[in-house]
Amino acid sequence: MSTASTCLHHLFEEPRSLEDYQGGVPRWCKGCGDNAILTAVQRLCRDEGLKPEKTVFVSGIGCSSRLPHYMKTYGFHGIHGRALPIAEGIKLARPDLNVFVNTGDGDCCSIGAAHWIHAIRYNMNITVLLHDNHIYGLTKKQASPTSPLGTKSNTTPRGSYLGALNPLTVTLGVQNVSFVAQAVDWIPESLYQIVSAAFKHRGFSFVRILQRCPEFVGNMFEPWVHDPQKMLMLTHPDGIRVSAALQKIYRNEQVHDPSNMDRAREVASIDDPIPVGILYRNGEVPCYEDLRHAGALRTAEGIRSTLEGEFDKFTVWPQ
Ligand SMILES: Cc1ncc(C[n+]2csc(CCOP(=O)(O)OP(=O)(O)O)c2C)c(N)n1
Ligand code: SF4
Ligand SMILES: [Mg+2]
Repeated sequence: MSTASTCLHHLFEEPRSLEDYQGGVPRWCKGCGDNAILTAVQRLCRDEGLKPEKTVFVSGIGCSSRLPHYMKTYGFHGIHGRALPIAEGIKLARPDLNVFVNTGDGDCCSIGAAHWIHAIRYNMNITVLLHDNHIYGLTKKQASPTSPLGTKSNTTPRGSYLGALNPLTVTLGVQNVSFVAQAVDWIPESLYQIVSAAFKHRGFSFVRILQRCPEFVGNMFEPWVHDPQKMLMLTHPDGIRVSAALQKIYRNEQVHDPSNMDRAREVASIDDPIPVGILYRNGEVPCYEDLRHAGALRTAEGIRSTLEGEFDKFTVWPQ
């Protein structure tokens, strides 16, 4: 091996640091829960040694959707509600990439709801993080589908008239669902564990993260942030474990087996106390990219012959 290639090899093998994944300076408000989510994914990338050139963060539009700008990986800040189809296209064309999606409650559960339902059914190997602050943040405080009944906002000045849509029960109700979890931005240790488990699951991993927006709905999660007994920590050898240090604070613990769909649906319906952990996991559901043999279809020769075939359709051969 030449000196240059030895150096390159060494560089390649060098463990990466957090700084290797830190992109632009975050422009979120002080105290915004998106900061904790960013830290969790940067830690995950570092700990798993993900190659930046093999990793892509895809988003729609919203405060939360700014996350790809703050990663030093590939990123695609997409169109409102369309993060999932963009991510699916990337995964189908390049199944070798680590594909993450950051989407807001408006982005995913309102304008993007149709894509959300079908993405669950396609079960592609993508890690989806729903930043659920119960409000449209970027457009300055309109009610979202997950806003609790009575939420006062610019579009609902007398308080919202409908009860909140529950992204966990919706996801659990769709065919081929394979991974559903819930985390909160204010318990970083379990947030990290859950995001890490979601990344390691092969399939569509859906993590709803309750995220504080101090700018527009400062009181939304206050009772739960200040009273650890109002949190329900779900533990299981196939789920997450709560460390001894965390157990001293969060004493409300329940064993939940993530293979139990009926119980997962019951737990998903609880909103007080807030359940934190892995609700459901099934590693046996096939991924769409495997069914389509993606990758194998994308050889240079395959692309060339498909193109030739298309051109030939329009060729006028001399008589
Ligand atoms: C097609 C389209 N419709 C509406 C908008 C305006 N818009 C931008 S972000 C947003 C909602 C953002 O809320 P959410 O997805 O919850 O993200 P957050 O800002 O709370 O993180 C809306 C309605 C847009 N950019 N494009
Ligand atoms: S408006 Fe809310 S969601 Fe947006 S950056 Fe500020 S605190 Fe975060
Ligand atoms: Mg939102």
